[in-house]
Amino acid sequence: MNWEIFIAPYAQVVEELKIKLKGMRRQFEYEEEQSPIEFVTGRVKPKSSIIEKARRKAINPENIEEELQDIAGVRVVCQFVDDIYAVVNMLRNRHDFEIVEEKDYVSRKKDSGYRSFHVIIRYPVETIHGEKKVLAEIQIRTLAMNFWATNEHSLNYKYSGKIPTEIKSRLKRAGEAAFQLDEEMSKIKSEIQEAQRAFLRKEELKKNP
Ligand code: 0O2
Repeated sequence: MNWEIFIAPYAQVVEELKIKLKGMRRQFEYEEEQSPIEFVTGRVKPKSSIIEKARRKAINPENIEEELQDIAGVRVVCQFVDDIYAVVNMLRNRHDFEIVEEKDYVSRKKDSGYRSFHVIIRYPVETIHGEKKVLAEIQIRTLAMNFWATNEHSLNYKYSGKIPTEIKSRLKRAGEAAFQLDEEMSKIKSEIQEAQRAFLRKEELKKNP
């Protein structure tokens, strides 16, 4: 298999989704509404990770495209927990892809302490040989959940998936603390948003007095 040819549609999907989701954020800005999207990132899973995950999950190489759902991955990071559900609803209302699965690890965290909402989509991408529908994963999480997941991911990498028990339990406590932080911030969301709106108005006045 030629790797570049295999990966090209996935790279295309990541770029298209990033543009579309960043566009949603900009539309909120233009309409002077608070955006539930703080920032958007995306990546194509590196070759070594695809091979490792396919091996770990005993996926037949012929079925990789159907069974590895996160070769194309986009991440939407939000300020508040309810923004996650606002983003999920917006995704549900779109007509440019089909949702094939939703995984709510926000209300039900994983054993590791991981929280995030995953939406698996089937996205039609135009190739030089016509349309191809590929799977992609959109992860939606708060800034606090993202902080936790990024750190846990680094530790998993460092310890090749076998994080020592002591660090594991610290990570679980840190996960709970991150969740508490999200809950506390949610309680003062309207105050924070009011302050942010006032700040934006002031910035706008500086640009267009
Ligand atoms: P990477 O390096 O981020 O691409 P699994 O069997 O749990 O490995 P599955 O069945 O594909 O994965 O689905 P799941 O559980 O929804 O996880 C897919 C992705 O979510 C992972 O991809 C991670 O990005 C993220 N994720 C899931 N669980 C955890 C976790 O406990 N900690 C962190 N930091 N991220 C998690 P990859 O391929 O594992 O990793």
